[in-house]
Amino acid sequence: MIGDSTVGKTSLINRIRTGTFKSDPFPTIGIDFQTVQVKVDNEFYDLQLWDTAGQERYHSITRNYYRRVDAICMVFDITKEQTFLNVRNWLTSIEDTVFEPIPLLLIGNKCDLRYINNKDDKLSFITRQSGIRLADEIGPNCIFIETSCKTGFDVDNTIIIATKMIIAKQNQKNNCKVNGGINVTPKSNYTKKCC
Ligand SMILES: Nc1nc2c(ncn2[C@@H]2O[C@H](COP(=O)(O)OP(=O)(O)OP(=O)(O)O)[C@@H](O)[C@H]2O)c(=O)[nH]1
Ligand SMILES: [Mg+2]
Repeated sequence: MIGDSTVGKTSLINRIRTGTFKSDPFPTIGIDFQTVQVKVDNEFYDLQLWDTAGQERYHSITRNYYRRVDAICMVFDITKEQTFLNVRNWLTSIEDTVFEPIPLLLIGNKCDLRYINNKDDKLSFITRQSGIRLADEIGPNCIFIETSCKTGFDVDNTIIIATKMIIAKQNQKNNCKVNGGINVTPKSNYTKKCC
């Protein structure tokens, strides 16, 4: 999970793991990971979800992990345009580090806020169309999805899509063994599991 500070990366991981929402998680320091089990097409997969700090001072640490992961979720906050514009910077730092196409999820988080009372029109939102357009521009390896950690909207779907993208990529490579980052291991193939 990468993206600017406060876009909701930690909240996404919490929601995926526990199905709950904390209104005030601490800002992430450096990098952390959690494991989660995902069921896709009647198979169980263990994923490592790496949570990164959005704050600038941690970016060099975060970058070290790009090459070790099997997919990257680029998260922005649909209520903060700058976080959407900064997706291009995140993408550049991925492209500077990873030299082959990697499954990418572009996640527009906090979509619950689109439906709150907005009479004073102070909030402007990144539209779904803008998200879809950016994902299309990035390429066929990128899928856009909107989520809300607060309501849980499409959060489970995010992790299922990510898992399917990783499986598809790994099938392409015809290689079951993966190293680091988000590791996907079918339960039925447990003996092949590596760190
Ligand atoms: N309304 C709403 N608030 C959210 C949502 N997701 C996260 N938040 C809130 O946004 C704030 C920041 O969330 P975090 O998950 O800490 O953000 P982060 O991207 O991990 O931030 P860093 O660790 O600093 O990089 C918190 O107050 C969350 O409760 C959401 O879907 N809807
Ligand atoms: Mg965080």
